[in-house]
Amino acid sequence: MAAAVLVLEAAAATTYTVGAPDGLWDMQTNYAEWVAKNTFHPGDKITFTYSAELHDVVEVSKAGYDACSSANNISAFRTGNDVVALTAPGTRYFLCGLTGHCDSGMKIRIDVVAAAATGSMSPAAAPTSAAAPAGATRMTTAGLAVLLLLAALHHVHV
Ligand SMILES: [Cu+2]
Repeated sequence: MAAAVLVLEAAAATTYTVGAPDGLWDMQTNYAEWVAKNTFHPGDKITFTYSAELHDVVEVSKAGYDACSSANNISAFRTGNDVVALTAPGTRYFLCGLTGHCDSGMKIRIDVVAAAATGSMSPAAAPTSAAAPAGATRMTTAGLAVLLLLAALHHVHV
């Protein structure tokens, strides 16, 4: 039972729509504010949703991000519904490649931090790390208490 709970938590990945729910990939959204509200882990995905006629998405290096330059881009997206997988811990940088948009603030920096049971889905690795396992442990303890209570009530062996 404990193992099942931990595996489910480790496997839970989130897809974030950039800027949502208050904004999107546009010229108005404050991306520093938006990223501060979310925590990104390996396995999560981010979706850039926008009008392909108005914007695009370019993944760049830190230098490109700082300079608002997409000259040496890592990759470029322009469908208007671009899903980017955050596969590993580290920092990813994206900007809009249209003239002037990045300078107007259309750039985003995503810090991908290791999750509780990153890398291995092994339940054995989870209890040593901080975030999710605390809740999982409480759940397991509660579950065990219920089982013991039921067992006592029904005079059956656990
Ligand atoms: Cu743009």
